[in-house]
Amino acid sequence: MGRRGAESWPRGPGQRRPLLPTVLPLGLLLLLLPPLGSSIGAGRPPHLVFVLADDLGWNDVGFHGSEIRTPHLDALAAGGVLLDNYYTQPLCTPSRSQLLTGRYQIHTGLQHQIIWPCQPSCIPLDEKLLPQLLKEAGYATHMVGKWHLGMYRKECLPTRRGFDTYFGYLLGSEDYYSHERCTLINALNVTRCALDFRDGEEVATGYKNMYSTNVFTERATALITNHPPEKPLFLYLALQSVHEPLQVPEEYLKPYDFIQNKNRHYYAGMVSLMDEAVGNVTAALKSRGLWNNTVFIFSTDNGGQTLAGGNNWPLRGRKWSLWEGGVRGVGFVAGPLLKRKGVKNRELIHISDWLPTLVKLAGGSTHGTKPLDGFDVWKTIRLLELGCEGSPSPRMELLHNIDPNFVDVSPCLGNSTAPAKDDFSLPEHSAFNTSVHAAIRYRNWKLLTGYPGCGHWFPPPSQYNVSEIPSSDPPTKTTWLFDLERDPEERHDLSRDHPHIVQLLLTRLQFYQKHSVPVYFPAQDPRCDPKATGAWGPWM
Ligand SMILES: *[C@@H]1O[C@H](CO)[C@@H](O)[C@H](O)[C@H]1NC(C)=O
Ligand SMILES: *[C@@H]1O[C@H](CO)[C@@H](O)[C@H](O)[C@H]1NC(C)=O
Ligand SMILES: *[C@@H]1O[C@H](CO)[C@@H](O)[C@H](O)[C@H]1NC(C)=O
Ligand SMILES: *[C@@H]1O[C@H](CO)[C@@H](O)[C@H](O)[C@H]1NC(C)=O
Ligand SMILES: *[C@@H]1O[C@H](CO)[C@@H](O)[C@H](O)[C@H]1NC(C)=O
Ligand SMILES: CC(=O)N[C@H]1CO[C@H](CO)[C@@H](O)[C@@H]1O
Repeated sequence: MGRRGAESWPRGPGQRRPLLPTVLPLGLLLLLLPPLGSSIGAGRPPHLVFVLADDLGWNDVGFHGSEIRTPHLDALAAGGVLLDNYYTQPLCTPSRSQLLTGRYQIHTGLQHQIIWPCQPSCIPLDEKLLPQLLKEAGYATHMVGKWHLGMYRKECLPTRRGFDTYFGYLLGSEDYYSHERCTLINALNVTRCALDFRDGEEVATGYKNMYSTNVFTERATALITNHPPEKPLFLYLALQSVHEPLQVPEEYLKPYDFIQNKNRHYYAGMVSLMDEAVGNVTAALKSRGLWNNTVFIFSTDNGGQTLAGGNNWPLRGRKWSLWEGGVRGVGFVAGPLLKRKGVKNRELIHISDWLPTLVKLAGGSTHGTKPLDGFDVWKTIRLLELGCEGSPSPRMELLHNIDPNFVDVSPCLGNSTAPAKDDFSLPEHSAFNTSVHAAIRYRNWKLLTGYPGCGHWFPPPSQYNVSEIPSSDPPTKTTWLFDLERDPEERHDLSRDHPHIVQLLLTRLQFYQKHSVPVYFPAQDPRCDPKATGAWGPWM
């Protein structure tokens, strides 16, 4: 990729538009802007390829010093912008919902847990999603992999939410080979296993005994190979890797025979296979000639699950928790459009920021969305990458979540999940009920309240012989304040030293709570039963 291309690109429509005075009439605006999707030349909107890993932990990639080897990811990250202060949500559905809506869960009703298979729920149908916005900007939009954003009605399916094509599974936690998902349907008192694999809206049989990541990679590379290069491409590849069940072809285990812990051993093999998948996708982009105009983003959806091989060391906690191990995510941006190599971006960036950022890059518009919680952070990433002082992130605050009904489905062993009362003496009119599960970030400060989820530290099993370091917090404790700049491992609670900051952040939580929509977490609908069709899918 030559210098010329890299320099011509930032002057594209996505970059120029905000510089125009907003008072210009629309007609004039359109005249000034180069046409979208125009074949060759400066301002061609970049192809956007977003790879989302499932449950990949902080300490599970080579470039974070893991014992797991990820040469393809390492090379991409080294040639791009490493997002070092990047946050996701602690769970699948929440992160995916924020990625595609650009909005916090308190604004979509999805603040509690995930969408379980038999719940009649999906991303609210009046939310306009990222693929719809990119489609309007002239992109071809393809999704491969895990949806997990609800499917009880056909209107909820990816193909009805902005994707031209879809190939993947609608739920979560399936078998990598049979593509079946088993779950207890309480109302019927039966455990049902059924296929969850679709090509478009049709059930996809014929993939039995084929490892899902290979199948998805093949589909992704086929889409790339058949893509007309003059049309901008949005490919959202949401891999099943490396979520449990712990399954991987034998040959991927061999390099990790030194890992005694069986879960970690399998998990390491799964990460390696995923790394190879990413290598195949970028190779396809290169051989199709798309790579030199591609912005490639890699992200996890949440922290690693230590009960299933994942690891977030030295961060505290794990998936399902609001501790850093649950929410601080592996992520980077790569591609030849970025000039400087190996830049570590330390600005605060959140998964909800991708929607406005990518739509801007595409030269599109976010008109028609509801009020966004995400920020356009492209300038932050780009300027840093150009070696300037760095335009600070427009994001100074980050609401991690407020969930008044929080229950940890995988609490630490031997620990109470329901703290009785606060040990922290707050003024009479505390701005926020500190028994409620919530966390908020303001610059370097992070406040957690209620029971944040398992707060132990989990050293990587292969390198330490202690499996966990329990927290010394009393079970009744419900308020923590950390200075993450100095204490990224959340070891030193400063809530007693800085009561005014605690109050300030409680006031912000109170503000967000006041503007929350009610939690939508409907009871299971027994009509979800896939017995008749043999496959999970819309039932209404
Ligand atoms: C990108 O690659 C293609 C094919 O290799 C080439 O034709 C095109 O000129 C390149 N574009 C830029 C901006 O370098
Ligand atoms: C549910 O099924 C199990 C075994 O199939 C049985 O032992 C149990 O009593 C049933 N429970 C109810 C509420 O019907
Ligand atoms: C990557 O491509 C090679 C060559 O086609 C193939 O053998 C391998 O299975 C692919 N890997 C994945 C994870 O899809
Ligand atoms: C505070 O929140 C807890 C947990 O949700 C709840 O049990 C309690 O009733 C709340 N207290 C007040 C005063 O609202
Ligand atoms: C770790 O293992 C070594 C050797 O097996 C043993 O001497 C040591 O006591 C162990 N440490 C802990 C904390 O279990
Ligand atoms: C917060 C809390 O209750 N921590 C306890 C969790 O359990 C371990 C071991 O069971 C205790 O050592 C911690 O004090």
